[in-house]
Amino acid sequence: IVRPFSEIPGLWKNGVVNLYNFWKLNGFRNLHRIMLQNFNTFGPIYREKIGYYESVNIIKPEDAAILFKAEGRYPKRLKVEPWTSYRDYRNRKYGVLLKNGEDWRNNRVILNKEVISLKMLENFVPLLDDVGQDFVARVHKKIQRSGQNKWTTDLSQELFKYALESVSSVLYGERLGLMLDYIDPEAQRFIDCITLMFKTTSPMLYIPPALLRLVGAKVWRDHVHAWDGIFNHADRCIQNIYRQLRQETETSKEYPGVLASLLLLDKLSIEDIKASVTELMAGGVDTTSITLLWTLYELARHPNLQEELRAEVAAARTASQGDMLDMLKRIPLVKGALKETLRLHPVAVSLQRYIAEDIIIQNYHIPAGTLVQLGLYAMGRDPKVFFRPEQYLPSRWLRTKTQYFRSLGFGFGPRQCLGRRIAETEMQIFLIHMLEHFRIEKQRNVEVQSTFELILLPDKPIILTLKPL
Ligand code: HEM
Ligand code: 2DC
Repeated sequence: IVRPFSEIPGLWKNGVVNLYNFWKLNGFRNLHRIMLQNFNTFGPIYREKIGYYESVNIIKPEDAAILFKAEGRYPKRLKVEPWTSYRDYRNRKYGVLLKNGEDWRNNRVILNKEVISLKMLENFVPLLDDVGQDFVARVHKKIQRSGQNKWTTDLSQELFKYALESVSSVLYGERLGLMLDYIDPEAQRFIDCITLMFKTTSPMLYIPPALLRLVGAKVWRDHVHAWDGIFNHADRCIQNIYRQLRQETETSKEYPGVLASLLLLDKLSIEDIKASVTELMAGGVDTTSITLLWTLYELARHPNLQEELRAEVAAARTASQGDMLDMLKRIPLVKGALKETLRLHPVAVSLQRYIAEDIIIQNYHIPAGTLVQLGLYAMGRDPKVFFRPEQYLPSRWLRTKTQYFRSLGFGFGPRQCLGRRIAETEMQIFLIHMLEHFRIEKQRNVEVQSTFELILLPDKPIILTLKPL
């Protein structure tokens, strides 16, 4: 017998009281741990209301399968209101990230072909490989300058630059030059603005930004300042390509990048293209760089595993005779490592959908229109879902049984991460080059955990040592 919606366990009666308790628990930074704790208290399904925002939370892969089957033709996730508020405030168009319904679908179908289709990999790989090689050269230079035959540092700023250079080279078909010693201060400002944008989003998730704007709150002002910086820089990059394109008389055979391809295709309005390319540029920095930082951290903690991966990469290099596109098909363990990183250190604490039809989960009826969240962070650490979840074991992903609705770091279905192909390729190429050139070590045993700043970030600097092989 199916139990009614009202019987789902959890705290959903008094949203204001719950918001207060959430705030007392420093929930704005601990969202992932609070979710994990709620699953421990209430079991594999719970209902929750924080402030004005209500959801049902689930943790099991089988239930994720039911959720995604009910997402409908226009999958919709939780609206990040600070982001839409900014665009409304500044009269800017939503890109694919923030659009919904038919408008989202029309844009997404066209963007898919240029951004996430496997066919594009042959265009992306040479560009990304170049950036990877330049990163290696840069590290070698830093090692030389140190005079100690090693380089010990917090790599996050370097990785931000690597990620921005990578995503820009794919979007614009040309290099920004961020692997050089003197970089465009505009680019550095762009990077800082993205970090600030994420940081100022989380405190506003549960309080209507319109209200914060009304009272002139500092978070709102900082948030606006951050997005202004992001849009200004992206506009400059886009204008630059647009101008070049109009000056060129004949089109060359060379791949011109995502933006120029979209402009030449002429199927989306220029305003739509600008909005989505800006989102791609902003979405492509902190996500991949933090995932790479966590991966290097795990490899430093597991030297034997690091050697195993290095051997796989060396064998792949030989077998593919250096053809990078081919090489990427021969590194299952490296790919497993990235999945393992996203299991333990996901970028997104949850995946969410407003379900399009009624469903039954854990024998509870859930009506259409409900916001259902899959606790991605909690699932990755659940011993009922993953054998010995605390262990970093890339090889677990070599078994197909492990895969069923468990590898969800990029989301699922037609609304999954649009940058997924770029992100995966960029990260795989990075690891290939790093493993081929450096040994990765870490200092003492400092336990690094996650903190929630809209995306999950390391709660303290990760200091690593790179030594030439
Ligand atoms: C959406 C994760 C890198 C652009 C998403 C979503 C997740 C995610 C979980 C929501 C998917 C869903 O609701 O099913 C990640 C992770 C990354 C990464 C883990 C890297 C490790 C990137 C990069 C870009 C990007 C590099 C841009 C080049 C986007 C966009 C969306 C999105 C535009 C919205 C798509 C839509 O609404 O149609 N990402 N992402 N992401 N991501 Fe990523
Ligand atoms: C944050 O409760 C926690 O990929 C909220 O590249 C629910 C929620 C909704 C949407 C998620 C967000 C969380 C985390 C960051 C995500 C975002 C959708 C896309 C975004 C996962 C889980 C991200 C980082 C994009 C960002 C692109 C942007 C900078 C233009």
